[in-house]
Amino acid sequence: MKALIIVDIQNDFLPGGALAVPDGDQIIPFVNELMNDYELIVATQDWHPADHGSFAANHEGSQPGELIKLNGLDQILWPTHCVQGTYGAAFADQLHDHKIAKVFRKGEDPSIDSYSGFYDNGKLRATGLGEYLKSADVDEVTVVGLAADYCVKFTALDAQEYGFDTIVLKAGTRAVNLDPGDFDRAVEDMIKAGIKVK
Ligand code: VGL
Ligand code: ZN
Repeated sequence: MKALIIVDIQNDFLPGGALAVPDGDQIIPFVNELMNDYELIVATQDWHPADHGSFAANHEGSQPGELIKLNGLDQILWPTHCVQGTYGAAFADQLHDHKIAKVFRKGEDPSIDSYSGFYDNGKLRATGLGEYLKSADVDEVTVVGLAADYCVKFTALDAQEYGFDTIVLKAGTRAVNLDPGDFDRAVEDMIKAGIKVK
């Protein structure tokens, strides 16, 4: 059984959003079409409380892009984004989200960020995605969504580590590229881990 994992296709990650991924909107027609090929589709949703520790606004004198330690873990400070219940946290209007069987929310604990759809960044807590896919007899996953250099990459790495044959489709993702070349480095990291990047 194969499954499609759609990562964080939310308004705040689209052009005009709080943490806009350049050309992030351009993947949506591709992802909508891709959904026709999968019997099982799941999605992740970045879902932060307003006081989340990854937001620069919650650290006096800090700016987005700065690197801090958050409870002992490296943390990039982000603009306030995907706050629970806001328009920015909702799935993109054009996304055919009625085809999604189950949504796994992440980033709800203010004290730790969560790039992967499987675990928080400290791997302290699982979201249930791994167990869900295993119980559905999934052995292969395709990962698409935003952003290639953060949540897609870490979701794909954890999927592969969980034992799923993992595929990432370049046409279905875009990178933040805080540093130019972050997309290429993310692709390299995924290939090294045994993920098929096509
Ligand atoms: C993401 C940064 C912060 C992502 C989420 O979805 O890639 N990136 N929160
Ligand atoms: Zn986030």
